[in-house]
Amino acid sequence: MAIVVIINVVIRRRSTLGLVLILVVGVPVPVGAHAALVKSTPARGATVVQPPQRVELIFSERLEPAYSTVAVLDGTGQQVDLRDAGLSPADSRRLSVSLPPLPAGAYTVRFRVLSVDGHVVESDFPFTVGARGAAR
Ligand SMILES: [Cu+2]
Repeated sequence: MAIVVIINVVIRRRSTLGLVLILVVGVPVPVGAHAALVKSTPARGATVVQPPQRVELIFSERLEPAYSTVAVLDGTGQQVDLRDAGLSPADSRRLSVSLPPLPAGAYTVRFRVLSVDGHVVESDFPFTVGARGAAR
């Protein structure tokens, strides 16, 4: 919010894009204010033998429900989740989506969330469903 105010002031006074860019880069952003991914099920990079029924992400901050979503993609980039991504009614730091029975393979969890402080965080991580019996 402070950054936006500073930029508006600079634009009104000078209209100098370069100065604005320097200010944006130079203004310290409070670390930890964004919604960082704290924990997930499955975990980042995990190989699970039992296909998960859902993917759940837990963030450090509350999320805006209308602008926070998660998808699960298979190895070809096809979305395989049940397209019911949403925040937990009990805890708006928890975002989850349901899955059909997944075959063995590599998957990517891709999320884009807006924390209540107004910052968008976008990232992805992999997990693998191992072939039944192969990991034993
Ligand atoms: Cu933030």
